Amino acid sequence: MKLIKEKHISYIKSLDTKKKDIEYWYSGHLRISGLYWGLTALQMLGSPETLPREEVIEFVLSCQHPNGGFGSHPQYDPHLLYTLSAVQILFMEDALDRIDIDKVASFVASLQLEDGSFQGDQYGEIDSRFVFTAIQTLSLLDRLSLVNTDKTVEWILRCKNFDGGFGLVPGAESHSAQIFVCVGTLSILNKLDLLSDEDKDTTCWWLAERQTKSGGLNGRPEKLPDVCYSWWVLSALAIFKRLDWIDGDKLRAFILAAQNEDDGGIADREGDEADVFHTIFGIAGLSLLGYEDLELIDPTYCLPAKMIPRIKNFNKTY
Ligand code: GRG
Ligand code: ZN
Repeated sequence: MKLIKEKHISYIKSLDTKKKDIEYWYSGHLRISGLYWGLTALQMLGSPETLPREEVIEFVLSCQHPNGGFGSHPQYDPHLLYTLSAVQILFMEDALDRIDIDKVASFVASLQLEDGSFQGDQYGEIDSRFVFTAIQTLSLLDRLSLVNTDKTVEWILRCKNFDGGFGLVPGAESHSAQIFVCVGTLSILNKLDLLSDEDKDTTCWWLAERQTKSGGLNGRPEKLPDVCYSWWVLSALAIFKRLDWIDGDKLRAFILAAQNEDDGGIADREGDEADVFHTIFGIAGLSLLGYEDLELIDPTYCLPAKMIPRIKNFNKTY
């Protein structure tokens, strides 16, 4: 089976025309992230101009709150998750000059806590995801100096478990998506050298064990394989240059089998309904593995690798 590129391009293009479908309205809480996933997938597929640039930018700007943060949809509460998606989209569109960078950065910085972690919004939930989203946002805006990154690094290292994995907060169970956000944070802050070679081997060993008989990867032991882990697991293996620790051909077959051959899009696994989240992370996984002649994706930022040199103060080590 091959990657049905043209069908995936039309699938992503069709998402915005589904306003009559009930799922469209139920997914308002994900709208801006959905747009980031779709646009990133289009970049990987070599079709970056599929969606109208100005409309994309206007939509992003309409999601901004007066405090500088972004919600997932106009009038929704601002949150770090959607602020990152907004900034990633504007970065990809080379349109960061359309926002007041200091205002956005001070919203992000205001959510840092004493211990170096970040809460996602005013309601106070803490999660290593929010630490990564804050740090990546500030990095893209070139405003990392607004926060205490030494404390952030200390906090992230406290999320590391004896099995090599990282969790949601210090002491929480290892999960591959949390490994991506924790390793990604250290990568952005140029602190990967705080992990010894032995640490990296233990982490990568835990990640490599996520490959199941079907070829697909799961998020933690005993769970079902799922296409999105092709990103959460492979990103850290790519950062540590150990992608060959899993069987790429078998994973490729698992991802391609989850494609919707009629309408495009990729599902979490074969036979399930396609969605844009699994479409981007399936394609991004194939890109990291070098299959299907896709544009290269950067494993730290989940943005087109060719755009990474535009980011100030980031020293790629992979
Ligand atoms: C720039 C790519 C990028 C991301 C921004 C939002 C974010 C930062 C990271 C999300 C990381 C995360 C924790 C993803 C969760 C993925 C997921 C499928 C979780 C489900 O976990 P379980 O354990 O499901 O409930 P399983 O697969 O184990 O059944
Ligand atoms: Zn999934």
